[in-house]
Amino acid sequence: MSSIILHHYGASPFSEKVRAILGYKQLEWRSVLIPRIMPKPELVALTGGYRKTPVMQIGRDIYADTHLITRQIERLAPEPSLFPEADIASVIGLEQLGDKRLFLAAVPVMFRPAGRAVLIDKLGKDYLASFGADRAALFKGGHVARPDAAYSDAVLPPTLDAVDHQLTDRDFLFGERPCIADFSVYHPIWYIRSNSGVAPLLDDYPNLLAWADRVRALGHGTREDIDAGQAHEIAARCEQWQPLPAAVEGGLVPGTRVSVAATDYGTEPSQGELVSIAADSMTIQRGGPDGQPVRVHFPRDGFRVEAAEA
Ligand SMILES: N[C@@H](CCC(=O)N[C@@H](CS)C(=O)NCC(=O)O)C(=O)O
Repeated sequence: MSSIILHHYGASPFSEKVRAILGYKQLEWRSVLIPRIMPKPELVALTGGYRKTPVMQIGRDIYADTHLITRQIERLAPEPSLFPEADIASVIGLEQLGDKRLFLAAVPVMFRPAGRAVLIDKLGKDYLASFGADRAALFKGGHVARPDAAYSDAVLPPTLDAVDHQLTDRDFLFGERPCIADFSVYHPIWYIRSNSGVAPLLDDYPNLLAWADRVRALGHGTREDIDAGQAHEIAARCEQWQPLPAAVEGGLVPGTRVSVAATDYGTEPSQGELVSIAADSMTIQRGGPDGQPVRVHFPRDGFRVEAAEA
């Protein structure tokens, strides 16, 4: 059993990205299901404020955002690698295309009439209204506006077309093996396919559909379900920290009380004492569940750190 605990929910695309990577690396992991909408008191007890999905826990170390979660999984289980060095800049470019543009373009598709009908069927009208209000709040305060139908119409067809073309003569986006780009482009496609009302809009892209089947066939690894209370206990009982990447000059002195928040959407800040700033990540320490210390790690890209008001 790896020490990975994923806090996630079934319908979350970014969670599916991580679950598929756990499948590709054939890892054993523990699963804690969290609510789709606020409040999420048991998750926030670990993160200190960050609310987005998923969050990864290893003992008393908590990792926010799949940019960092996937890189931490790569450190724990380097083979097979998600980051092929020969194409790394292009790979990261496609990772961002999937996680940012394609994901945001997929969201309004769910609310097209045929998609909405399926959602009402699955979730009920009242829950869907609460979901809509929660997501409207999610997009307040950050620099990314809630995507609308016009954004989807502009971004989706040319992007799907380009990906479909790239997959004409290969199994995965960069050749014979999947890499981080595949998983980042996959999860918005998985999201659209998960709604039978709108899934047919992918029918024009046969290479993309065959590739999505190949990614799905990687599975999710071996999952054991636990509850949030058990995850909190694991954090409270753990006596060691995960190794930290080398610190760099980040402008703020370790020990400073800081506030860290995403800059795009879901900007609820987490506060704590700065432990270190590295090239790719930053870490704070705070009192977690039961008052025991936890460290929360964030990517630097897409997050702001500043001294907290006294
Ligand atoms: N940049 C984040 C994006 C995560 C994200 O947008 N997740 C969605 C769910 S797939 C979310 O947090 N929605 C609001 C929520 O779950 O509370 C990451 O890579 O983890």
